[in-house]
Amino acid sequence: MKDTFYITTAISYPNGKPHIGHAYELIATDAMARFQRLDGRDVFFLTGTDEHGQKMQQTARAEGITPEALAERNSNEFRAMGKLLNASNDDFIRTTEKRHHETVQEVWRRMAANGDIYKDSYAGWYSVRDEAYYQEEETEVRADGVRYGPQGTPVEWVEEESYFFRLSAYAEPLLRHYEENPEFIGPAERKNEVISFVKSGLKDLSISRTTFDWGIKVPDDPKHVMYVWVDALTNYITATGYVEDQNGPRAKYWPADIHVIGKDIIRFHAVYWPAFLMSAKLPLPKRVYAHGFLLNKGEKMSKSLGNVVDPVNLVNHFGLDQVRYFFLREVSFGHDGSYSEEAIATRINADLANGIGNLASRSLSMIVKNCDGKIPDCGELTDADREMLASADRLIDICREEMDRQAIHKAVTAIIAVVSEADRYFAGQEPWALKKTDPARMATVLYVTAEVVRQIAILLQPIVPGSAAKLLDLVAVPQDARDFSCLGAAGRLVAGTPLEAPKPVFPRYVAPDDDAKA
Ligand code: MET
Repeated sequence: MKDTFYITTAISYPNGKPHIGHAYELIATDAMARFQRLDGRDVFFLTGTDEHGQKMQQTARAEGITPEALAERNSNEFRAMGKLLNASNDDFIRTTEKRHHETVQEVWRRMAANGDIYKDSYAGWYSVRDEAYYQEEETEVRADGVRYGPQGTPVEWVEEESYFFRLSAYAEPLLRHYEENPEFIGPAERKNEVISFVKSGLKDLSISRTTFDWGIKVPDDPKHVMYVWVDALTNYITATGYVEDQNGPRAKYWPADIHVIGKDIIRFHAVYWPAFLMSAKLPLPKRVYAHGFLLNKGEKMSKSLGNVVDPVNLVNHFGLDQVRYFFLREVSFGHDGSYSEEAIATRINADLANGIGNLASRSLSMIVKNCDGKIPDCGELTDADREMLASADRLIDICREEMDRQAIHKAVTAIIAVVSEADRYFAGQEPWALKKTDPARMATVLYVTAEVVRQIAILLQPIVPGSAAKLLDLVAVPQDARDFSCLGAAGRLVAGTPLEAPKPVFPRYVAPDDDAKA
């Protein structure tokens, strides 16, 4: 039996179309899911949409449509974005689905059975945009006379009957959990932030609303709908069916190995969610990892700034794998990153076109021309050949280590460093000069270079799946020899395998005329 690996993205509010931040999270999570699949794990990768709550209801009203219609329309946009980005998610959950209502109500019942839910009334500040309650100290009135929460969104006064969750009882158990499971929250900055938040004291949490009705009903008190975060967080366990049947087909995936989220929602995932699960006596996820924000030329994206980039435009303009590569290589995962058209163009040309693309086309076209169109025989290896192969063979261990701590950019950097090393090797060995003087030696140099291309292509599959597949086609690697068990000596290229003339995989990016720019 394979080891399981369950990975999730946050589920997005479909109150609007997806923007580049959603695309980024999905791409990064997809890369991690693909990596583990290729590394032999039984992966379950979940994404979806978070469809209830006041924000959805208000947006729908403003558009003059029902929340159902709004959710349906935009959920489809999120699903389409997943297709566009070549996301390999195994399921797409919508919180309006029946399966989800049932699980959420059952989790509520279990928390209630544990004595953690009581009825009272809430009076305090609420941000509809964040769907979050804030303490007065966390808010401020700005020059415009409006009161804002800590994430810069307006807050409003809410006063109504509400059920509460005894969060205050979980401060100690949570702190103990963080202590005993140092990997529970990453990166370190977020962990420190969460620990100091919990240490500053936890108040009980309002977990139902009565002034609107777009949500999951509280069991036995249908006048109340659940606070959208109780509903939303539970999606992760709904999809596994674990609550209903611990022996069901997907129950083996719970607890999740990692929830990938944005840093603005760490409090919900690393404080509320584990507390709910402890209360309901369900196992806790192993890790919550928060990525940073993407800054457009250094500025935070916001609708009011008008710099929200549509991922569809970006992909149409640069190409899918180019965009995937850029975000995964350029942004240090877990931190904020900046992007601009110039930066994307530079990366594409330096690493993809001039890097791996050029290495593959130069070496493989020499093979096709000079070695009878077949992978040549590998003669006796020199020290230089051995070192080159050893660098490629070592990569999987480096990548595993980096991917284990979500350092996607470091795994990519290590792969590209071997591309550069192969460039120097190829240039230094001058196979074109050996053609006349020592064709057997030329064959060996070409073999070694093609073997490095094979391994690089296998390792790049999680990052640029479509292009890596084309590279693997160029070196004629069979479909069943593309996973990580075929890396290193286990899967060396076989002399005599016929090759096609290489087609370019990574074209150079040339900026269109300024006035024609996207
Ligand atoms: N919909 C939330 C957000 O976009 C995430 C929910 S994850 C359980 O912030």
